[in-house]
Amino acid sequence: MKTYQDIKNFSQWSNDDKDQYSIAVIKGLVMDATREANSGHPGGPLSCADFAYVLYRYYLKFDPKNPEWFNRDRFILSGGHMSMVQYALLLLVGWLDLEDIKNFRQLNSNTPGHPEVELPGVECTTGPLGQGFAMATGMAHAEAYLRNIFISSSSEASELVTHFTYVLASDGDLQEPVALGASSLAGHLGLSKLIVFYDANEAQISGHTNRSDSTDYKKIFDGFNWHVQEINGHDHGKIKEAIDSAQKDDRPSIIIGNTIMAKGTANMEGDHNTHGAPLPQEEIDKTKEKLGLPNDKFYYPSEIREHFQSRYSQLSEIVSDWNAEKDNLASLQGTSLLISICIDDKLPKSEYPIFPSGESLATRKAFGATLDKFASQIPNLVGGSADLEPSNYTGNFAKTYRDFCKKDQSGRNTPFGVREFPMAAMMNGMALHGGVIPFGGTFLVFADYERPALRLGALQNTRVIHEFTHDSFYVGEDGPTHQPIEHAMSLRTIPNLNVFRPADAKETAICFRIALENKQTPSALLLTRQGVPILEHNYDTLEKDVRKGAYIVQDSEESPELIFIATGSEVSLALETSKLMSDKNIRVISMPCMEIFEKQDNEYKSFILPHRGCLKITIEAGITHGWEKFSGANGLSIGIDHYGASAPGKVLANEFGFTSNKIERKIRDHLNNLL
Ligand SMILES: Cc1ncc(C[n+]2csc(CCOP(=O)(O)OP(=O)(O)O)c2C)c(N)n1
Ligand SMILES: [Mg+2]
Repeated sequence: MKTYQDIKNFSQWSNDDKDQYSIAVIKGLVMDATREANSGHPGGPLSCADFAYVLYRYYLKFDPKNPEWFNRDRFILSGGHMSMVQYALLLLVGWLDLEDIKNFRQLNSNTPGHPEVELPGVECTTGPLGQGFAMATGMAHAEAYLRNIFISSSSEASELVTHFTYVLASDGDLQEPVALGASSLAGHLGLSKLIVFYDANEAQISGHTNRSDSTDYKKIFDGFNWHVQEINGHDHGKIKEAIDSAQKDDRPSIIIGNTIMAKGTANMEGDHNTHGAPLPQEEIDKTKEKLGLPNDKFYYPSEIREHFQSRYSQLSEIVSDWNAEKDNLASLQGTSLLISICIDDKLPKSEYPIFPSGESLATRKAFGATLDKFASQIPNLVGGSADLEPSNYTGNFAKTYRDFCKKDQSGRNTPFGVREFPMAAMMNGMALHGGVIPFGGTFLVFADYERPALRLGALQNTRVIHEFTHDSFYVGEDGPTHQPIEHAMSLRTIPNLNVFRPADAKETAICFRIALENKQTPSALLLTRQGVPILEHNYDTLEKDVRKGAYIVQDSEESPELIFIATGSEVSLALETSKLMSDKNIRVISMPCMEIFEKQDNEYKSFILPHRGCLKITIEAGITHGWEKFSGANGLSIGIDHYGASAPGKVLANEFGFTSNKIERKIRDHLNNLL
């Protein structure tokens, strides 16, 4: 075994010795950084270091000068707690420096507790187990779609987009159902360039994995139509053979790597206690001795970096060939537009569908019509529904643009199946991959199934569009299980998620366009099942209004005594109620997006919602909690603070007080009580 004392002769070492010693240095950094931070997870990084190193050193395709290079391989550390192994590798890559490693887990460092997408070389934020795996599936999906549309877009068959998506997953990742749901879909869709290494070290926080898991993952993934291999995860030769054969197979691949927790430590190999706490200093000292490292903190000899970077000239050549190919294709008709839209991220202009005022149309139908219109102008708008195609009105899109499937990966519609959480996590991955703008539909009541991914999408500033139809008790006969109550407001509690609840068809189309333009914020569109009147607006003025998040739909001649603030289907109800109360000066406000309204300047906010001299009444078919901030001390929030019931929507509207007469009554009673 080579040690630091032999490093003078590094150039004469065998390649294998160089690799082994590089891994020893990485392990030293993992132990030192977690010790210095007095927190972190050394055990996992030590167990997966062999695979991670071999992948980065021999396989991962990237541009050393540009972490954002479009055709790079994606690497996702799904077990984000193992961040130190990735940071050590990014040090070798040259995108982090030793100071970053020393500042592990400190405020504003480039080495936060878990990998965060803003960092160069980090493709997505991971830590919530399972989601990294599912996001990677989305990235592989985006890659496959783009690869295929570029191939079919020009006679000079070109693979302008063609790369692998590698995942490093831990036991906890595989135990999370979101990873299994995404895997089931990945196998079905034949995402052949997805390669997962499963660090099966049989250790997790609370002990041996056999306390909670006896799954045969070989059988499971075989059943999911994956290519499955099982190897000794510390054997470099076997790791290389496995990656080589995974790359060739036309199914997604999982390499089950049997590994040892805290591999290489002096006395703690296999010990689950190494999972989430720094190793004792004495153990670190002994381990360094065992690995041939000097007893220095943060030992990082330049020989290691040079050995790692010795293939950089080859990588640079790959990148310059790709740039030449891109320039060539950019000059061709057919591909030039695609390059500008998908690779350079230019959003094409979109036209609105025509919706005749006065008619009644469910906003879910308006979404479908808008999707059809926009999709014809925006070729990278892709997505689908979690098996609610007819209800979500994405069926026409599916018919026109075909299903993305194993045999035709240029289809733009993904039949996600009843897999809401994997769908939402995959959409995040697709958006983070870039080149596509994903949308996904389901019922609003099932937004809860997606919630962890909604949060992670918002945290990562992804542009994804969630279509949530059947947005209130008006769903009717399906009953309380299908009737959202707390959902709209609970989505509004997620920072950096725009929650749109458009009042009519035209507002729906405009909200959709705003969602497309918001590159840093995910959007949720909450849409009615039932018909709502199309209001008398023209798109030009309405668009300006909706872009402010809330606006005056109807105003009183004199300064208002009462201001109704409504969203979605309750805007037309508010208008109807105002007609019954012609003895009062009433202003009606539609608030399609509370988050956008909150961002307006005070002048606009206090113009439409004056602080004094009027009473505010909010109306939304959902919980009243949260509306107090608009209704204020003497105001009134009309909503529904209990579960719904199974009956026709109109019956429920009457039962729950959502008729103009009942709302008028409530308001008048409230006014009387104030006297
Ligand atoms: C969704 C989710 N639940 C719980 C946790 C807390 N947690 C972090 S790592 C971990 C499991 C550790 O086991 P494993 O994935 O095998 O990692 P290893 O110990 O091998 O490093 C848990 C429960 C989490 N990060 N995400
Ligand atoms: Mg484990």
